[in-house]
Amino acid sequence: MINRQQMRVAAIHDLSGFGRCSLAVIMPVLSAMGIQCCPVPTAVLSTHTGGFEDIVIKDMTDYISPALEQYKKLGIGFDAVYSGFLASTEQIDHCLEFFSYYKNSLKVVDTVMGDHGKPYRTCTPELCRRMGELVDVADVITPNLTEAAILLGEKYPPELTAGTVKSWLARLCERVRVAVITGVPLADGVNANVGFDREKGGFWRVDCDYVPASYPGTGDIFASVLTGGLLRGDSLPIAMERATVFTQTVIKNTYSYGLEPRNGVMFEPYLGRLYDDPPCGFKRF
Ligand code: PXL
Repeated sequence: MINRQQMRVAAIHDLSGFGRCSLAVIMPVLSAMGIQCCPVPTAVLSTHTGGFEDIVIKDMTDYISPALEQYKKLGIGFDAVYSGFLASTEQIDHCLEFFSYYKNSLKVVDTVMGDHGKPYRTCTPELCRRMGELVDVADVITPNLTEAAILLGEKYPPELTAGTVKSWLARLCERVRVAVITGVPLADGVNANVGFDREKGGFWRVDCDYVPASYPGTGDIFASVLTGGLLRGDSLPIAMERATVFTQTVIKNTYSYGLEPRNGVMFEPYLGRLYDDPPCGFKRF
C-alpha cells in the first residue's frame, strides 16, 4: 500500500480556491516533477488574501496533528516535509511535530510572512516571531527579501550590495544549511535570487529579467521547483536556476496577456518543461 517508487513530500500549506497560490500551485508543480505531493492543509480559503474582500476562511489547526498521527500509524514516509503559509501560531507547534518525527527528511521552510516590505494581513507579530522556531529546525529556507529582513531583524532595504547580501545569507546559514533569498534588488541594478549552501560553500546568484508587475503565488512556485530539484539531486545553483527560469517564464507569459495580477500566474501550459534537462545560467558571486 505504501508505495516507495516515487519521492513523496508532505506539503503543509493552505489551499486557496481562486488566485493560484499555495497548494493550488505546489501540487501541480511537484507532480509535474514526478514527485508525489501529499497536501496537509493549514487553512482552506475561497481566495488568497492579496486584494479580495469577503474571503471565506476555514482554519485547519485541529487537522494537522491527527493527520500526522495517522501517517505515523500507517508508516508513511516522506522524502521532504515542506511548510509554508500558516493560519495560527499553534500550527508552528504542529509543523515542529512533523519535522521532528520525520527527522531524516529534507526539511524545507518557506517562511511565508509578507511581501513588498509588509507582513500579510494574516501574519501576526507572534506568528512572525515564532516562524524563527521553524527556521531553527529547517535544512532549507526560501524567504523573500521582506521575510529575510524580518528574520534578521533588519529594515526592509531599497537595494543591497553584494557584500550585504552575502552577510545576510551567511547569518541565515548560521541556522540552516541552505538559504535562498528571492527578489533581491542588487546595487548593480539587477534583481536576483541569491543563495548559499553552508556545507558545499559558495554564494550563488541567478539574475531575473525585470517585469513591471507582481503576482501572488510566484514564491510558492519558486520554492516548489527548488524543492523538487533538490530532491531530484540538483546542486543548489542548478535548482535555483531551474526554479528561476520556470517562475520567470510563467510571469512573462502572464504579463504578455495583461492578466489582472490577482489571478496569479498562467503556469499550466508550462508544467511539461519541469521534466527538462537542467539549465545552467547561474553565476558565482
Ligand atoms: O503565496 C503566499 C500566500 C499563501 N497563502 C495565502 C496568501 C498568500 C499570499 O498572498 O494570501 C492565503
